[in-house]
Amino acid sequence: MESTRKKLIDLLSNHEQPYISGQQLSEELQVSRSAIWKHMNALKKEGYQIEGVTNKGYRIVETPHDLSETALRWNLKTEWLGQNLVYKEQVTSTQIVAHDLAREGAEHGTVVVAKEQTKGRGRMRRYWESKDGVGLWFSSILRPEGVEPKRASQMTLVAAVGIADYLSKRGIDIKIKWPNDLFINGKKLAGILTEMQAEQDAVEYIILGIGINMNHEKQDLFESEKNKATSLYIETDQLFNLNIVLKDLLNELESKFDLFIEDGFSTIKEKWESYAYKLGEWVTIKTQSEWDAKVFGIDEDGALMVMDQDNQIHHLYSAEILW
Ligand code: BT5
Repeated sequence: MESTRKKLIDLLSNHEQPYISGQQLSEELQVSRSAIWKHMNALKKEGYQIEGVTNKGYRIVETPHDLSETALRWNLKTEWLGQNLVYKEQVTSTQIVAHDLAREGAEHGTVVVAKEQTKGRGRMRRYWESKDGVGLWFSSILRPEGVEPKRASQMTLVAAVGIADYLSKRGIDIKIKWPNDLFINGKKLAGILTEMQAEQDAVEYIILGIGINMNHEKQDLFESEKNKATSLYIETDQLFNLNIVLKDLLNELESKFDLFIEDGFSTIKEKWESYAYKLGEWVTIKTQSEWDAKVFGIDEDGALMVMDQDNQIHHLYSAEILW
C-alpha cells in the first residue's frame, strides 16, 4: 500500500485532534492539495466515510465494512501474524496461493486473504463455498519451531479455540465440532483446513486455512447448505465490519498460537472441551463402517475420545462424525 495513503488515514483518524485541515494535511504529507483529494477519493471508494467541516477540516467517521487492503493494514496490532499480509480480490483458493508463497520462502505469520475464492476447498477434496465479499477466507503460513509433524493436527484445534474465544467474548454461543467445524445453533458457521509440508521429523510449514461465513443472507448460502450452514448475520441480525473482525481475530489467533508453542496443548485442550459440541452424547462415527459411540473429550494429542456400546474406549485421529 502506498505509504502516503496510510499516513493520510493515520492523520484523519487521530482522536486527539479530531479534525485536520487540508493545509495541514498537505504540509504533513508533503504533497499538493490536489494529490490529497485524489487519495481521499480513493479512500471513499474503498468505503471510508470522510467528513469535511468548514473551518475545521476533515476526519474519518467510518471505516469500510467490506474487505479493503488499506483498512486491513491500518492499525493491525499483532506482532507476527498477518504483518506480512497478501491481499487478493479473487483467487482459486488462498491455500494454493499460500502454498506457493511458502515454497518460495514466505515468512512465518504470512497471511493470504481474499474477497472471493472460486475453488475454495475443504478436507478430502470437498468444496468450500466462498462467495464474494460476504465472508472471511484466509490462510496463514506457520513455521512453528520444534513442533513435530504429529502435533500439527493440534493446530486445527488451537485455531478453533481462537475463533470460539473471539466469538464467545462477543456474546455468541459457539460450539466446536471435532475436528474442524464451528457451529452456531446446530449449523456450520466456519471450517478450518490444516495442510502441512514436513520432512522426516520436522514440520517445514503449515498452511492453516480458515473460512467464516459473515454477512451472508440466507439466499447467499449454497442451495445444498441452506439447512446446514449459517452466517453471523443470519444468527445475530448484525452486519459485521470484515476488516475489524479479521484484525481482532488475527490478534486472538496469534495469542493462542503463542500459548500453544510456549505452554503446550493442555490449556488449549481444556478450553476446547468447554466448547465441544455433543460432549457426553451419543453420535454415529464413520470410519470403515458406521458405529455409535459416546463422545467424552479429546486426548493430549488432540484425538477424539469416544466409548462404544461395549464400553471400549477409542482414540480417533481421523474419522467423520455424523450428527
Ligand atoms: C472445512 O472442510 O470445513 C474446511 C474449510 C476451510 C475453508 C478455508 S477458506 C480459506 C482457505 N482456503 C481454502 O480453499 N480453504 C480454506 P470440511 O470439514 O471438509 O467441510 C466441507 C463441507 O462443508 C462441504 O462438503 C460442504 O458440505 C460444507 N460447506 C461448504 N461450504 C460451506 C460454507 N461456506 N459454509 C458452511 N458449510 C459449507
